[in-house]
Amino acid sequence: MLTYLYKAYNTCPTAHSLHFTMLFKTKLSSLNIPMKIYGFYVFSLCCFLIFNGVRVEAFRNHTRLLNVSQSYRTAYHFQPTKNWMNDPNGPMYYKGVYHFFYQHNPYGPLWGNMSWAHAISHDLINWVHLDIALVPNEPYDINGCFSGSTTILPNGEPAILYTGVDANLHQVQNLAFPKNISDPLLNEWVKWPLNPILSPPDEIDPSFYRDPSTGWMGADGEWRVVIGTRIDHQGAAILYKSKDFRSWNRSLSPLHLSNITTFWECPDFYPVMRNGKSGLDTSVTSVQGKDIRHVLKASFNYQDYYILGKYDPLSDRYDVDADFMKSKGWLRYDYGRFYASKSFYDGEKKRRILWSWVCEGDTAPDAIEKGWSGLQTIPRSIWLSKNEDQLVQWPVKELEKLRTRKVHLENKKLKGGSMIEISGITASQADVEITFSFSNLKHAEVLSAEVVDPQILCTQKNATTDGKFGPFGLLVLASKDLTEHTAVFFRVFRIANSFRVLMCADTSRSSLKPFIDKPIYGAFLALDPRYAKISLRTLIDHSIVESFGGEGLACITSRVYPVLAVGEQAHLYAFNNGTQSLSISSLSAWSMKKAQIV
Ligand code: DQQ
Repeated sequence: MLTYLYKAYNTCPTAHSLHFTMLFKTKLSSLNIPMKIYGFYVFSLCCFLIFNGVRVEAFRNHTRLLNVSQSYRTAYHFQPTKNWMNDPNGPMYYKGVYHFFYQHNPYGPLWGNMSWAHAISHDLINWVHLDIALVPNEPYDINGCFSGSTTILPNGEPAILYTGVDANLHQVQNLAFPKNISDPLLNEWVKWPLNPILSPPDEIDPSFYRDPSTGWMGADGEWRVVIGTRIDHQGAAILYKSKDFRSWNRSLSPLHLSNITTFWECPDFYPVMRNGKSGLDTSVTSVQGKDIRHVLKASFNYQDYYILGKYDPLSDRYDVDADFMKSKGWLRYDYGRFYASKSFYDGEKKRRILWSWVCEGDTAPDAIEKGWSGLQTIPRSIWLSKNEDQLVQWPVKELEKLRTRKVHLENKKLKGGSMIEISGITASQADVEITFSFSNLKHAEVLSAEVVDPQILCTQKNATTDGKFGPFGLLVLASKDLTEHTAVFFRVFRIANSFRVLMCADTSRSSLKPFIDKPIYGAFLALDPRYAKISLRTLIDHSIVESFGGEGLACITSRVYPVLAVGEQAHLYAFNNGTQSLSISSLSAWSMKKAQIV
């Protein structure tokens, strides 16, 4: 019960409070407990609330004095000046300008009044906030302008396709176009007079019909989009086709549906090259007559999962390599806090870029105190790995313009049970790249092949549990005495004649603050440590820690709320808590300048 209570208090609505409401309702109703026991629960609940209310208030007064709450604002991650932000919507490159829209509550730091806020940039790092592009003010979106995408049409005109929640709380799909397409800033958007252009089909629950994707053109010259839904309790992306992007017909078969998943939000469907890091326009279906692969991403279970497959642009058949949750690694973009992501093709730099919402791990009262809630990841370039069995991500190159003061070291031995401080940079606002190497892995710990869930493994063997090769990695946002720290680390295991590299992010000691979500995340790194060095890049920005293991083979994003390891009081360490020695082959760390987000 306390877990449910705690979740209710948290500000990540998709992952937490909605989950709470559902669990709470089902647990209590399914218990069928006699009234006396029920009364006891209610009494305990009240005591719990009063007791913790007092404790939290005392803590809050303490942090207010220290002015800690504003220290969670980031320096180089995208956020609005105030209030709530969630999903990235319709990112695009248009007439030399990057456009970014996002789900926003213009009136407060909690979810509500869903609107499309709008910002522009020349480099994806420094941003200018523009007027809100879409507000809920028409019968077909009066209860919210929910997520959607942009598509650039053949005449060069961009179109927004978004979900409106109408006066009956039904989800419908709507269009909007720029008032003046020769304005590269696309300052004003006009809703299409014939909205809604799509309403939920009879067999689809009108509360589960949303988040249209970017359109792509098939071999017949017709546009396609997918919409997230649930059909017979299965998560699905239903497919629509159109000749003019304005009137749409549903295809007989969905693009894909999957029986172990539930309702899908924010589906994204796009091509990736078979070799190389270049991106492809969403409408490309082959490159010089050669096959390409297609990615389908869906947001469910509070995570963003993807699958890879072969798409036939004539029949719209999508043959997947392995279905959601069935492939060996349950392919996810990020194994930490990361939801409702959206990609776009940057034609200028020939790359595909991924954005994602990173929700808070603190509470609704904290959001009210801070006056804001929600971050976006640093935009990431995304491409298919050499083995063609997963995607690889890396922060966009432009981020490096913010790197300033640098420290560097090479070939530094880290004996078992040792730690070094990386000083000389701003540890609360930094970009760190570190590579480790070992002489041999003869004595690696043996892992029984049945243990497959990396998150469970990271929880059982956290940063303080010593092993042989590992845990080794970084302690970030650490107080001097390590009372507070977030550990991002690796362990190397032997399974029969091969090796497995585990990557973990352990936030369990990240903050002394009460009521904070402090999970331990884990992922396997698809590399063989006999032939490839283990590397880590970590972006540290006050309350967010974004980590890229194995040059982007696995990513883990965390939110943390230190009260001691704040600003100048934050430290950065490299550590090795394994018994075996290893070397830091190279380490470069930079203080990061503040991005201009105005
Ligand atoms: N957020 C939007 C929905 C979407 C959800 C509403 C995902 O359109 O399904 O703010 O976080």
